[in-house]
Amino acid sequence: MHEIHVGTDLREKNRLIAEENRDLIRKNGVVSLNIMSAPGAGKTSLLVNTIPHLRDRYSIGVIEGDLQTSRDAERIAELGIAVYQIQTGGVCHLDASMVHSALHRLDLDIIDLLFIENVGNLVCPAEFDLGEDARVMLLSITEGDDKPKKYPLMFRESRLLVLNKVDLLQYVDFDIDKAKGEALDINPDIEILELSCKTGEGIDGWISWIEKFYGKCRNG
Ligand SMILES: Nc1nc2c(ncn2[C@@H]2O[C@H](COP(=O)(O)OP(=O)(O)O)[C@@H](O)[C@H]2O)c(=O)[nH]1
Ligand SMILES: [Mg+2]
Repeated sequence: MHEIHVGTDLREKNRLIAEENRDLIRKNGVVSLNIMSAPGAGKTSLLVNTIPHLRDRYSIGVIEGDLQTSRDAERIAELGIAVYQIQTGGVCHLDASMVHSALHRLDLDIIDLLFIENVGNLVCPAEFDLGEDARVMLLSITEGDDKPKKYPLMFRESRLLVLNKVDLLQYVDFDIDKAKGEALDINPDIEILELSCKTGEGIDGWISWIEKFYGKCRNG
């Protein structure tokens, strides 16, 4: 009984702070994407590949969430992009208060597009609203085509599913149609893109998706 109350309180507290984040993000004209996946699906690789395509037209900021180390933030900082690292010290997801602190340390005035790389985990991050405009999840084809039904929450909560590492399709038994079908069973509105951070295949579609979403957010 006690545990249920604690969980409910935590969730309610998170919801309230997420609303504050949403206000702060909107007020500053920022469009934000929360990038989620299991560890190693390619979140940082995607950001490193995405930023050069957008940086001429958008001012970009990144919040990096990790259990330990600043390695991913260093990869982003090498591109000369404003990046704030959150080390959760073992917590398996970002929550709204962590992001709140990060938002106050970034120059939101000048940022157009904010990417939040969540902690690598296919379950917990989906439970925490950060106040972002949209959730994007990656599933790499090395993780198996059975994951949507096994981990439905993240698929349900995401606006876009990026199937990454399609360059490895010839080496792995991954049925793309099955994975897409299961994802759509769980979330009929989810959009799906296929992509390879290694070869660059599909990056154009992802860049167009971001541009379209950005336009939608900024123009209402
Ligand atoms: N073959 C292949 N490897 C990839 C691709 N994307 C990422 N990787 C590799 O997958 C590993 C994990 O990538 P990373 O971006 O660190 O994943 P993250 O933990 O989700 O941020 C790295 O060794 C990347 O080089 C891809 O499209 N194809
Ligand atoms: Mg990473």
